[in-house]
Amino acid sequence: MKKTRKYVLLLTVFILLIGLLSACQPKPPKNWWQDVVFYEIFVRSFKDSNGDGIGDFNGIIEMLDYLNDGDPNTTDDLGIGGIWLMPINPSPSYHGYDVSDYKAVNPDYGTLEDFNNLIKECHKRGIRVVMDFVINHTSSDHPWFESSKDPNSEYRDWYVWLEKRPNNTAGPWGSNAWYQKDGAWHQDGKAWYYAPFWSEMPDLNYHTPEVTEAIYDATKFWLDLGVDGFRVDAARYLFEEGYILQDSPKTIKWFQDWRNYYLKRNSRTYTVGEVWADTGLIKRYNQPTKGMEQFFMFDLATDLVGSVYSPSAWRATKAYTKALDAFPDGDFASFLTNHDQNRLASVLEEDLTKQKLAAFLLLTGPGTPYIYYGEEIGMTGTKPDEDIRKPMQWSDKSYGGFSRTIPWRKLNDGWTVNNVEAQDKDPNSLLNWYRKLINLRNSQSAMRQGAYFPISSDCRSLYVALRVEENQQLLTIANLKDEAIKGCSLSLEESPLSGVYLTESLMGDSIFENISFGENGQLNEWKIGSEIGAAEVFVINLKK
Ligand SMILES: [Ca+2]
Ligand SMILES: [Ca+2]
Repeated sequence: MKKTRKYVLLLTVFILLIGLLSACQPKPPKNWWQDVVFYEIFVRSFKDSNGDGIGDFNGIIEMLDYLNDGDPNTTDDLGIGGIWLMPINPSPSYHGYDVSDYKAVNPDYGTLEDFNNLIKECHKRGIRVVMDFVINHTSSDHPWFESSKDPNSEYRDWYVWLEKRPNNTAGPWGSNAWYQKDGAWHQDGKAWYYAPFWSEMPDLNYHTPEVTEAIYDATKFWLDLGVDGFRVDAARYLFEEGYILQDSPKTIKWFQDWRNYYLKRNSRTYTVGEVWADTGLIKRYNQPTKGMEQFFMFDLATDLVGSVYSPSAWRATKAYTKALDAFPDGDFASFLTNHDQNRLASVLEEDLTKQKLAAFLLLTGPGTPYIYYGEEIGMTGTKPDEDIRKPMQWSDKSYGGFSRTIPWRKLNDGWTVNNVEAQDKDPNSLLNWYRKLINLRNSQSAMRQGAYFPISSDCRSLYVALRVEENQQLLTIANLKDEAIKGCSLSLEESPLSGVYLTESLMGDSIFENISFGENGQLNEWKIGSEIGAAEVFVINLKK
């Protein structure tokens, strides 16, 4: 009996210990995609490995160490944890947003084996690979469309055909969406097909179940190959339901079903949707259940860039608050510009300081940040699209170090001066600023996952936000104006902090003194006594 009692006592102590230990354990990590910074790559323009003037998979492999060398202790790489590859499927266009085969790679970019190698080399360095998935429409060259021109084809209903010209030919944004095609005959003449994006991008007809089956099949193909997820192009337009041409209930439901499918194949799959709309509307894609893992926050991007263009801290904090209202767990994709928009450097009139401030707002904020290739070196470019997707400027060597022959598109003027190699040597360059911020983000967990508390100030240009998690409290501060400011009052309605905190600067010298919060979390009278210089930024660790 005694022995048993001893045994029970020991067991109890053991269980108590386990309980204590597990209580001390940090919370399980969030989804991997909430811990990384993504980098968007236009393969055609990143790096040409075989001298045909076109960027390719092997070219990306050559440059992977620039993005992430796989060693967390080095800081001379960008610290990128995921890449989004713009379309890699075969396509007749230079950009690839009109796919002609969903289960193959564009021969301009290499072979499927090359792509496989790219995935392996990325994974070796801790970089995940997400590919563009262009599923609303295909290329008019796609064999499915070729076949569907025949009214008797089994593929006829894979596209939206009308025997007669529709009464209303307008697409979702008003321009013409209906075309006739040679050879697409019906008994009275040519039939009409629906193609709101372009005559050569006919919309798939998702009312035909075989279309969904084919897209599921492609999903499986890439996941089995080791791809970590998909960026879904033009996600709003899958189903047309009568006069509803975007965000239709069936479209939203389609993504929720698709998510069930891909999570069953791989529970760590990540998808990010291009629902180019206001934040409130994007939220509908998660009702009643999640539609994709993340969505790009277009409103946020406009506001972050805008708040730097004409300095307004309130605009930036308001934008983050709005995104967090819609996605309270911070599970959204943030960015400044992408391949469809004028490049950041051009929008900000090539002002280096403003570009640094924009990067600061993006990389110290909640969400999963995306950087568009070249943004980190201030590559310029305004539309047409080809000019915002130009070859990467690596060095002052032949064709910017991009290729040993004439590239598919002329490089930006000034590439001999502005390139990765030159910025690498300049400690104050935009590139080194990005490296510093991303590496800081990678090492400070509250910067990635901390709750977000904006602090308001009577100084319009002073951006202040707390990033708080259980074991770390960070204060992010930026003066968005090119003038020094002084004597600003700060106020915070509520925060989880209370008491006096010591400050420790994570970005160099700091002028901030100890900060105290009242019992109910409001900021005790805190004035910035000394001056904050023009466009200065701080990340401050608060310690009890
Ligand atoms: Ca090439
Ligand atoms: Ca559609």
